[in-house]
Amino acid sequence: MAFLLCGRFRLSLTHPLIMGVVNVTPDSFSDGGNYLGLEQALAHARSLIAEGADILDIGGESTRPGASAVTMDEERRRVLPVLEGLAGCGVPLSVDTQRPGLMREAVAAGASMVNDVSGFRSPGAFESVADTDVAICIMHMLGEPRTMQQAPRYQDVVKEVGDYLDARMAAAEQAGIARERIVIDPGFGFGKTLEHNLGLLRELRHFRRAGTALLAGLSRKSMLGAITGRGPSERVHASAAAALIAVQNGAHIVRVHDVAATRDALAVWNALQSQP
Ligand code: 9MG
Repeated sequence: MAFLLCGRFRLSLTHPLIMGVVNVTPDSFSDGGNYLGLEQALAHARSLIAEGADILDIGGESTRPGASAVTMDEERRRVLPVLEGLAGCGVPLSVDTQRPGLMREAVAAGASMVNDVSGFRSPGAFESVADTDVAICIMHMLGEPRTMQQAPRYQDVVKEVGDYLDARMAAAEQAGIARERIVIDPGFGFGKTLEHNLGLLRELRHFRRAGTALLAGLSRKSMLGAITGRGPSERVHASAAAALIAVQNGAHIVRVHDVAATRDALAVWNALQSQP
């Protein structure tokens, strides 16, 4: 049976998993990082678990197009107290970071997964988690968040993203990270036009690899704004539809802001799977 090793958790991949997003950035919670911001982040995280999140992804640095970097100290100050505050919450905690130093600290603080949108390209990134049992999510991004949406170009987006993920997976295995700990992700919206994103979603099954989990993050992204003409907070229905299509096309894990809506959409999908 297919599963993902994720720290002390062993997640079955026979049903789609919902990863709930907890952004600990000043635009997400007032006074992000201080006591009030921390309490709000913890309350939000707990509400996502109550709604049905199977994993929480906690990030302290925005990866939106055009976003600028925060210092390591600031990122640490935002993320570590949330991980510590959620210890024993019952679901695996993922840390969304590109910094090897913070990866190590986050795992020590209780993270069971590391989600790196830069595909663990920073020197020492794979090594910082290799001798642990945490899962890693390797995502494809063309360029870096500040500039990635400036005219991204591919000859064949599906082939190039697939080749990149295969190469990064091989590098992870070379560093001693077993396949059962690896999640791969084509990185919707990270250096991709609407046409690229639609091509990836249509061909998502192409990214399934034996022994690894496939994650798709489409929630509230600008591609859904381009399709519906709606702002980020009004993209709940489009996000649930996108998550459903991703699962239908082979995703094991969907990364979402709106857990309750996604849970209901996937309940319909799950009901069909259990039909004789
Ligand atoms: C942090 N983050 C924002 N969008 C994401 C996506 O699509 N995938 C992953 N793995 N992380 C994301």
